Amino acid sequence: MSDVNPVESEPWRIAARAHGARLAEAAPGHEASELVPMDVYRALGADGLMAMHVRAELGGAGLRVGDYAEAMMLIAAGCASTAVTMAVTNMVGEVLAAFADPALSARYCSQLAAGGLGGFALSETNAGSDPAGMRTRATPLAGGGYRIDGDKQWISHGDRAAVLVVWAQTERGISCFAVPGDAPGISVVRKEEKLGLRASATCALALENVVVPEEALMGEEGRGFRVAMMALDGGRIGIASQAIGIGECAFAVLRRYVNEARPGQLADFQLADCRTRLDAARLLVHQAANLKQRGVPFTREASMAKLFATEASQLVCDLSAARVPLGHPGRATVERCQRDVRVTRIYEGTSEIQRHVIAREVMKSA
Ligand code: COS
Repeated sequence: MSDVNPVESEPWRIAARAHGARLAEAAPGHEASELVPMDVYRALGADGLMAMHVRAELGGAGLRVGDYAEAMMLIAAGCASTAVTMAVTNMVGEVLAAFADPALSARYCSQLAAGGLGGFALSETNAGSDPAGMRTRATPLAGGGYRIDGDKQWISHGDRAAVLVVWAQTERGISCFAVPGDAPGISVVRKEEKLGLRASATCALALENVVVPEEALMGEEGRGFRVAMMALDGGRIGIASQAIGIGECAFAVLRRYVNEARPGQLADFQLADCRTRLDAARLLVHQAANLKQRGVPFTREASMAKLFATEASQLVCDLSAARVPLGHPGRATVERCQRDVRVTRIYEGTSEIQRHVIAREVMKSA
C-alpha cells in the first residue's frame, strides 16, 4: 500500500496495522459465522479506533480526519465487515459529540469509545436515496419528551447498537434523536440475507411507542435533515476509505499472483491500472479529509472521493477475481473482497446520488 506522507510511528497507525493483520486471519471465520465478536470492537475501542473524531473530554481519541481515513483503510483491508461497523460507529460518535445534550453526549460517546456500537437509523423502505420522504414520526408528549413510531431499514448492526441516532418527522420537519439501542419498543424485524459484508448484520427495525425524554432531541426540532447530510458528508470519507482497504486487499493477492506466474503484459497493465486508481482514490480521500479537518465545506470532495474510490475498488476486485485462478491460495480472499466491495457503491449514498451531489455543488460554485 503506498502511503500519503505516513508517519509510521503514530500509535493509532501501529495499532490499526496490527488489528488489520489479525482481522485478515479472522475474516473468513467472521464471514462463515456471520458475526464479528464484540471483543474485536472492544479491542479497537481500547486503541482509540471507535471514536476517532470525538474529542478527548468525551472519551474519544480526538484524531485527525486523514488519520481516521488511513486507519479505516488498514482495518478494511483485514475485515470489511468490522470496518463498516467501525465507520458507522465513528460517524454516530461525531453526530452525538456535535449535537447531543452534553450529559447524553458524554455518556454515549464514552460507551462508543469503549467499543459499544453506534447505529444510524435514517433510511426506510421507501426513503433510502430520498430520506426526506421518511414516515417515522416523533410525537410530543404532554409531560415532555417524544413518542417515536415507525420502521427503519438497512440499519448496520441495528441488532446490537448501544445507541441509535434516529430520524423522525415532527411538526416542524425532520428531527434527530439519540435513543438507547435497547429502549423498550425497538425490535429487530429482520436481518437481511446479503451477498457481502456477511459478518455485519443489516437490520430492519420497528419502533413502536418508543418514549424518549426532551433531551434526546439533537439540535433544533425540524433541523434534522441537515444533521443527516452533514453526518453523511463525513461518513462518505469513511466508506471511500473502506472501499480502498478492500481494494488493497484484493490488489495484494493480484500482485502476488502476477509476481509468481508472470502471466504477461496484459496482466502487468492491469496491475498498473489498479495501483493508479487506488492511489488516485486515496488522494481524493485526503483532499476531502483535509478540507473537513480545516473546517471548510467538503460536501463535493467527499462525494467525489466516495464515487471514485468505490468504483475504482470494485474494478480492482473484479480484475483480481478475473485474473487470480481457482486453486490459488489467495483466491478465496479475492472472492470475499469482490462480495464485500459491492455495497460500498450503494450505502451512504449510491454512485448516482454522489453524481447528483457533485453536479449540484459544481453548479452552485459556477
Ligand atoms: N450539509 C448540510 N446541509 C445540507 C447538505 C449538506 N451536505 N446537503 C443538503 N443540505 C441541506 C440543504 O441546504 C437544504 O436545506 P434547506 O432546505 O434549509 O435549504 C436541504 O438540506 C435539502 O437540500 P437539497 O434540496 O439540495 O437536497 P437535494 O434534494 O438536492 O438532495 C440528496 C438531497 C439526494 C443529496 C440527499 O437526499 C441524499 O444525500 N440522499 C442520499 C441519502 C443517503 O446517503 N442515504 C444512505 C443512508 S445511510 S446507508
